[in-house]
Amino acid sequence: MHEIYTLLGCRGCGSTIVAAALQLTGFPWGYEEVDYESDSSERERLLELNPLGQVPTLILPDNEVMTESAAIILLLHERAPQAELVPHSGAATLPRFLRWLMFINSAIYPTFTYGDDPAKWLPKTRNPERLEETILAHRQQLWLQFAAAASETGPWFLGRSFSALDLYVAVMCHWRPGRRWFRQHCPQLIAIAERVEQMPELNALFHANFDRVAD
Ligand SMILES: N[C@@H](CCC(=O)N[C@@H](CS)C(=O)NCC(=O)O)C(=O)O
Repeated sequence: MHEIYTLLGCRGCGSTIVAAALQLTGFPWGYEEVDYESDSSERERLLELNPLGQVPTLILPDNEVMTESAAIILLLHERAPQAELVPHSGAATLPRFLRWLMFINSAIYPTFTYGDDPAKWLPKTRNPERLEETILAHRQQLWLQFAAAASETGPWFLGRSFSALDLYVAVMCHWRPGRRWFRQHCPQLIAIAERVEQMPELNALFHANFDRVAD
């Protein structure tokens, strides 16, 4: 309990997933807001720590730097299993957890990397926004696959047991294709998101990161 973690993040970004996980571990942690999009001094510091220029970036108590939210979640679980971020090693839900954790990180998350700012990847192209449109349609298909894998009875993605997958859902349901799309096509994910937002340990954090949150 004498460990200090420092999270570099930005409001409403994927760093909120790691912030929520840290909150559940009970470890003391600090936060630095970083504007990753501009040529700010914070961005220079971020690039020194994480050449991808991405958040979450986490400085561990021994000054080791970690990036990649899934890796961070797995590490925090190692150090604080009582937070129940990951099913325990003998749990029947562990394979499903690992599959869909990696699906979010390797299939869904990169659609934002390449779709958020298409002109960055298609310089001197006349209609770079076409990439954004096709990626958005692909992302919707990915979310439908993910939602179809959610427990039918709930209340969490894996069923009766909460896991870090629910934190990803709660944060990413605020992102495009947007709340209205999720509510129409993936109501089971919205139910999970609202349940996470209402957790007493997390409600203030979600209010600080998003404008509209379930109380
Ligand atoms: N694989 C990374 C993705 C992180 C990521 O893409 N974060 C976004 C903010 S939500 C970011 O920093 N984007 C800026 C960029 O990619 O240049 C993770 O899981 O932590």
